[in-house]
Amino acid sequence: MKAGRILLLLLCLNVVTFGVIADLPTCPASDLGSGCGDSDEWEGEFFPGIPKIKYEGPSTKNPLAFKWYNADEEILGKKMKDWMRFSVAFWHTFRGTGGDPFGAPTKNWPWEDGTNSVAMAKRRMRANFEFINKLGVDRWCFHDRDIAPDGETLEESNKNLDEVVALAKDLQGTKIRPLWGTAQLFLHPRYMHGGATSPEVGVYAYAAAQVKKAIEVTHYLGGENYVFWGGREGYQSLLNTDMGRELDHLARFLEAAVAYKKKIGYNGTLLIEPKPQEPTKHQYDWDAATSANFLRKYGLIGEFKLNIECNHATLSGHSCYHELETARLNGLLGNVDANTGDPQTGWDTDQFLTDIAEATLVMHSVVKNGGIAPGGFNFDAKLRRESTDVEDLFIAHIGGMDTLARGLRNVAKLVEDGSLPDLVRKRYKSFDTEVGALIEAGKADFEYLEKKAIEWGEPTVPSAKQELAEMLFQSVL
Ligand SMILES: [Mn+2]
Repeated sequence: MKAGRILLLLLCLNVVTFGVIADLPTCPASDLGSGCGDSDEWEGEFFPGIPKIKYEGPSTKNPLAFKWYNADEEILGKKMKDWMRFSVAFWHTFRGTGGDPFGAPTKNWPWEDGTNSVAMAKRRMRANFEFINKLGVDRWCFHDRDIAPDGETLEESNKNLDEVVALAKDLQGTKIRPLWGTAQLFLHPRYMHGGATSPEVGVYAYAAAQVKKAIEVTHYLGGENYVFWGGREGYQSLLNTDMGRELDHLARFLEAAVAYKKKIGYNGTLLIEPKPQEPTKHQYDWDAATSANFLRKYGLIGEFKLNIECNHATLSGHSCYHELETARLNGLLGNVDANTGDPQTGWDTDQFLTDIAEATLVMHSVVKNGGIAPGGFNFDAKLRRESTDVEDLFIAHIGGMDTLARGLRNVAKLVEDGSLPDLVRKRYKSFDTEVGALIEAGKADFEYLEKKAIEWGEPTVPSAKQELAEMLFQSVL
């Protein structure tokens, strides 16, 4: 580490010590060569003392080991790693600062020099791949502007991105690939009214150019999916918004993305990530059903799938299981952004999943879907502001992976035991009859059904057995 960098770090520590609410000092990307963030060199490991994480089984007391996730173990006919397809989210793990609307950043990762330079972006990318390799996953996710700094112009931003992407391609080697890439269309002030749904045509064009480039680099890196998260594609007030026109624009934008993807021979799956609100009051891709209806209305249903995020599900008033099932039943279950919210908090807290019952339901949906490839489980989750040790990054991911692995093991018990699926089947057994078959085939008209109702008289209505269903579910946790 250079002396100047040490001084800079000391300065940062002072800022924090004296409680001044200030961001880390940054250097503009164009300010290279002034001694500010001019080298991506780093001596030795980024995570010294942290070994490659191994499976040690449920009885281990080692926090840096898997207790339930055993990558090559077969469960329900597939290796655990093939069911899970875990991914590290670059933005939370390497750009998360711990800052919140009330307080300054709390994370002082040793490799950060306080700049937003291309050199710093490259050093951070090296840290990312050491992290991924030590954690033992094969996938990562990124936004364009998280991995490389914005330039003064679009051309300069693209140049910065190309430089960092070339390094990422090299560091990926033959095994690691992006689970998905995306364009960040929400941070820069130009996107304050949205990207594809901005009332300003120049912003629509800029957003299109940014997505074009992001699709290109995702393709170049071998990314299996490309995500659209419309954080600002919505409205704050309907009084100043032409909702019909904005929805039409969003559809035209997505059509253009499909056309471009095909033009460059990119075969990755395009994914919409529903979220009801935050940052806008109302987002157009509110939940899975709303997104499915939008795709159907505009003839895009065959071109997109959904990336279901558990915390977004609960913000929209649903459970994650409901959203996964809605996506699955529409043939749209493409990916899971694996996180969870806080039951007492009304916003997107992006926490690592730790609830075994929730993880079991999530995995139940994925197993019923026959797996999720080419999608996977992306940890769109961040450390709490107060967790500030480098090893916390590992502990959080290990915990999330073990929780989902435990969920998968529980689903195997549910399937093998068969009592819960049997309970559900029995509830509908009256439809496994000649009349039921006619109804399900769409061949029972109202006159025919009236005849049956008179013939049968008052129906006998059996118990739903909900408490028994809950007891059977609990028995596998
Ligand atoms: Mn997400």
